[in-house]
Amino acid sequence: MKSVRTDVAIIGAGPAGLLLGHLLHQAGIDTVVLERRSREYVEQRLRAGVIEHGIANFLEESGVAKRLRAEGLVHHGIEFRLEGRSHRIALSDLYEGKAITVYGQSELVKDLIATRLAYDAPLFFETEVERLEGLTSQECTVHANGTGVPIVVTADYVIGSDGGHGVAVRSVPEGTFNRAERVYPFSWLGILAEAPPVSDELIYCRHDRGFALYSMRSPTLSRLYLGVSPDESLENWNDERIWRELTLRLATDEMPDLPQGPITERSLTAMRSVVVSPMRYGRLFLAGDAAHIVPPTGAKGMNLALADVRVLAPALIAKFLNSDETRLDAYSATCLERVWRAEEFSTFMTQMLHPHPSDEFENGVQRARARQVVSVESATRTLARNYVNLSSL
Ligand code: FAS
Ligand code: PHB
Repeated sequence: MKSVRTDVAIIGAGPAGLLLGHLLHQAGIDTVVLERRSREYVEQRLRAGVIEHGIANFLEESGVAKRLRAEGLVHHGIEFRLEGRSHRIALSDLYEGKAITVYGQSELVKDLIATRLAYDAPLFFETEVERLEGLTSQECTVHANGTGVPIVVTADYVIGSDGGHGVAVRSVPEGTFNRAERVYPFSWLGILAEAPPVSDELIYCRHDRGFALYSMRSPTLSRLYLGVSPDESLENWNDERIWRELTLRLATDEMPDLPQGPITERSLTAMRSVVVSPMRYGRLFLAGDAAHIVPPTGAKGMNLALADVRVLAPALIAKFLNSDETRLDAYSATCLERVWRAEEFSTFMTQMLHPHPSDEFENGVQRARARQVVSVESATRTLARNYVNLSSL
């Protein structure tokens, strides 16, 4: 068995856990990061793609945005494609010249892992946290299994940044956390294709056949999504059917075809919203998807996770350096106000852009909402502000 003593034990090497570990290390606070998957797995896992203006600045201030600034694609607008017509949302013109950056979450995770390994801070891959003890005492204990070797970490604080199916939320007495949840009647089928993006900006499409999203990762890599039934399986979708459906939904007179290419990644993601509150139990703090899930239509998931860290890191630093706990005590309420704003925006975007499979009244309302967004300047401006910078408002 391996025993480790540290100041803060962090569960999960996702964006939240890794960035928090970095900021605490910079302040001289010891951390251990425990990740159940391999380094290869977490660095290849395809997820988010859009980084908000304020979050990109936060990553730069944290000293981990060198590659993001060099390789990230800065976008000043997005396109809504509604009923076959294109409407450009001029994000930067509508919102103080601010923009989004398209930079894959997997790239950011690679940058954060490389940063941590460069200063040799403890990062245990293939090490699954199984049990937490002492969360309301002076010393917490984290029991983990590192490929057959038990690891026991004792720490002053434990961070549950272990995602939407993690162990932290399950490690507290029944009834500790409230869980508000909504499940949507669709999933996203996502692909990564070796095909040049057809557009310089993201295209969000509401079509009678369903939702489609055209995104990208580089001038030669396209990232595309289809809204599908929640009980779909990937076996029903060969490359030909995927490209045919994407073309049927995204094609316009000006763009009758999509450039196609080999599909190198594909996945199905259920669409749901979850909020766990409070985001704390004793010396356990939740951050990122462990505390909240948003449907990806608003591109908020990773931004929200990093915004939690922007509050939690200085709160822990104040505690360790000045014995000041006021910011730790305010952490949950501070984050939950932003989380609910993001849930509202993500739900708004999801319902507006995904035709409901059976509720024609809902579809009429959503079509009217979409028309309002692209035709009433104040509605367009509000969408631009939330899309570009919600997590920093
Ligand atoms: P993460 O889930 O990234 O990281 C948690 C880590 O904890 C994981 O590496 C996991 O292996 C580890 N872990 C879990 N249990 C553990 C245990 N017991 N012991 C040790 N480690 C443990 N957001 C967008 O904005 N746009 C998108 O298109 C988008 N697509 C997504 C697709 C999928 C399939 C998923 C699941 C999420 C998607 N998201 C998207 C949201 C996503 O980007 C999250 O918001 C982001 O990963 C949150 O980061 P973390 O909170 O760090 O959690
Ligand atoms: C992505 O590029 O993966 C992406 C972009 C915008 C979204 C969701 C995903 O809303």
